[in-house]
Amino acid sequence: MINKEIAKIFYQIGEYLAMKDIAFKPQAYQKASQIVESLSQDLADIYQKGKLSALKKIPGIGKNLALKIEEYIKTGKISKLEKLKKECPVNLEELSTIEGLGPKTIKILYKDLRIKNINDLEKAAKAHKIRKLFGFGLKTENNILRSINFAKQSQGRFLLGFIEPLAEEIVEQLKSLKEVKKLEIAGSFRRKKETVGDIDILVISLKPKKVIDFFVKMPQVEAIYENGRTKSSVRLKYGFDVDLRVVEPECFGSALQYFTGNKEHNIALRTYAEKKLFLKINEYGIFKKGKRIASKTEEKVYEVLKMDCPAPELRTNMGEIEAAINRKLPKIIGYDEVLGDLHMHTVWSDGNFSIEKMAKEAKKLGRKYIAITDHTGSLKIANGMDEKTILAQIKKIKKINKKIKGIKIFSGAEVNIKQSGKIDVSDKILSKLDWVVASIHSAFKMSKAKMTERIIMAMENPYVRVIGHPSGRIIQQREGYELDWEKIFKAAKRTGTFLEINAYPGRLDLRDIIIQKAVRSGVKLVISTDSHHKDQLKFLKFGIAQARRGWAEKKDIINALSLEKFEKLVNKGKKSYL
Ligand code: DGT
Ligand code: CA
Ligand code: CA
Ligand code: ZN
Repeated sequence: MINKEIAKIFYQIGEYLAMKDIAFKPQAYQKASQIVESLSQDLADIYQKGKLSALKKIPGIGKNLALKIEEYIKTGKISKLEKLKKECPVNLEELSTIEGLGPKTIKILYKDLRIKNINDLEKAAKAHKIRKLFGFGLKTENNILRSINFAKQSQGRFLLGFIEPLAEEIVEQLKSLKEVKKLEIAGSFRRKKETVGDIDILVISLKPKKVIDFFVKMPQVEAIYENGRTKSSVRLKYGFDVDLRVVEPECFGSALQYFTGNKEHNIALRTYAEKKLFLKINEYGIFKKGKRIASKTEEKVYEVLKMDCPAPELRTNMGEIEAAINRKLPKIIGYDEVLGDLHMHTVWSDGNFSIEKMAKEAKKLGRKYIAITDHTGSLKIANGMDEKTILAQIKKIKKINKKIKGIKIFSGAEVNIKQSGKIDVSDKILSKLDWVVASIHSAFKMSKAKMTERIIMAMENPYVRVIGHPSGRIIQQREGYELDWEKIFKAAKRTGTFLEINAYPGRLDLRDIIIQKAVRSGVKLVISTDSHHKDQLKFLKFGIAQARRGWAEKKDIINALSLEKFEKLVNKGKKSYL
């Protein structure tokens, strides 16, 4: 699907034009960007079937835009953007990643302070020059510094959900080689961290050179940094790096343990081994007075350290070492234990597939039940349902449930929590739904106290079962609003409201430390995909990984309940659960 790339280019053209103070055109491009983005048909297909005239028939796409789409299909770029980039004195793309900066402000920053990139911006902010600019002030300056920090942290990292299929592709190729006896991906990828810096692959082979020669010649390799006898490191054309290490069968466990990390876990483990057990650990084994006593499997390595083997997701030095020594590791939720998916969208709002298609796909993936939770009224950009449409959808779902076997569909909605904390749908209508997810989609900039109050008020609603993507963060884009989590947890328990772990790779909201705290406070959680496309339903595993990283057990996850038990919980209302 090339639509996304074209949408992005149109959006950028709009940004560059806005910087040039052209009044009307920027909006036209940004509108075009939205149109292209929400198109369900691939532009390449449309073009192939009907050429330029088919493109012009798309509502909102005129001749000029159609020509640009054609140019992209033929050449892979749009020269207007290249030209605008060349003419522009500042790195607009880079600066726009800073929250709160748009073309207009970037222009002022350039005119008054000659700021061309993030580096210049950071210097100016630190020298307190920004607060003196007209219309900026101290608060903006501090926000800019916070955003710069955030951008630096996310630089050079990739979403796990983006990297996973590409890593699998590399793994498949390597596994096809007969010299490869065993292969495992280690590092942050194995720990299922939400973003990954690079991929670390570990291979057992007695012919390391053969493996490495094959590896560096793979078609995906763009550059070779290191090409040694047992170690290699490359850049792939996808933009990320892969480290490969080939080890003998004897050391595989130790190497896997070491390269799985994380670094803090390894350091704490090494200190414990030295101080308490007088053992030395490195990537080749565990040594007692110079003699190797374990190395072949990871289980063996942790066993001689007199502790249980923590799942990779737990290895972050958040207390797992102590728990493992005391044989008190949590029995974290398994990847096959979540039976339902309770947040997804269909063509009834901004999703791309019908209720039936989503249900069929979910069934194929082994789900026993789902809730359809389309957007409601006040979210106009997402084509929210009005109350009449909600009632019609409930009827429709009843009909589909009679037809479809092997999966139960619950009628739900994702309602909006208004600035006041009120819900944008009346209680009368909410009472007719099986499952209500309430989320914040507007007015993000509120104080911590106000935002906490707003969410608590939503939890007080007798029909709101779960708060969707509770912190509002978008990985690498938006930090999310601050909340008083202790207060939120208390209210969640008091009102019988659940918190969502949103499994969408760019959200993964709640984050691991908050999950850990929630679970310890006795708050119950729901893991859902928030799918807008049937192919996104499989992302549930990322939400489960997130739950595992937050020490959640089966008993903490509501949609790990059997259909029978879940149905009871739906029918009895929210307080019944307490
Ligand atoms: P990433 O790639 O930034 O997402 O995170 P990781 O954890 O994959 O880090 P990476 O690729 O630099 O290194 C892979 C593993 O190797 C890491 O998880 C633990 C281990 N490691 C790397 N550097 C050190 C170190 O200085 N000390 C110890 N003990 N372990 C290290
Ligand atoms: Ca790594
Ligand atoms: Ca690495
Ligand atoms: Zn949603």
